[in-house]
Amino acid sequence: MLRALIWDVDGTVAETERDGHRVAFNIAFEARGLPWRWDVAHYGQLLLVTGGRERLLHDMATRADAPAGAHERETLARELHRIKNVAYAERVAQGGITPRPGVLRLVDECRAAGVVLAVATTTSRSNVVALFTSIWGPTWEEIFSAVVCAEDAPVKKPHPHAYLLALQRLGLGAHEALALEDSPGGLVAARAAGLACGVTKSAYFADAAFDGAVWVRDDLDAPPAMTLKQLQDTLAGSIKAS
Ligand code: XBP
Ligand code: MG
Repeated sequence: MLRALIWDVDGTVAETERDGHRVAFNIAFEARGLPWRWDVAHYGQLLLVTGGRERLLHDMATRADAPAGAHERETLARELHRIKNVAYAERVAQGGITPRPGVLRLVDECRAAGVVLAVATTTSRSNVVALFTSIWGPTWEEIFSAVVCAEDAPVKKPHPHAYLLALQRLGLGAHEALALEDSPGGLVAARAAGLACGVTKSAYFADAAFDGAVWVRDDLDAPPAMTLKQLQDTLAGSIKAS
């Protein structure tokens, strides 16, 4: 029986990366007087590194003008990441990022049916607060029973930490929940936690392989729209098959 739907955030709830996080990283570089800029294609490659701070450290390792010492790099990455998250929250508050098709509908369907909603993301809590406040308003926390962010689960996807913690906080077994993801790393994380996982492909992972997903589609509203009934059937089918 489907008791909970566990949402990834970036790429799944909204297309946050190209026009949200990426732009905010560039604002942070500029604010610190750095000549670095991440264009759309380069950012797509960097997205294989989960976590914004980790992404910055990975990119610095390829730059001759990055600080030489590990401690200095870590300090700079933390500072850039902090500025980036503030810039991201400002952009989101301006209304620049909207939910992906079908997200609002499916959340409403779950709430009406008593299916619990949760979040398992590698993004920082401040980013989730900014995005969910802009989508569902200041009382969004009443909608989501468990919200696991980077601060709660520092071992990032594709490690299952965030999903395992979400299940623990919900008090549910993996067979009672379904994960929704957009990226191969997110899918691996959900599967490693024992969860069945559906994928709505996001812009940066449109051509990726999603072996092991219970379904893969362009978005939740792409015809025929993904309904709660179908999610329930998906979970029942995946349990029968396992
Ligand atoms: C996506 C990520 C994050 C975001 C940026 O997480 O990997 O790093 O790109 O957010 P998910 P931070 O798909 O699991 O939501 O800078 O806060 O890491
Ligand atoms: Mg994602």
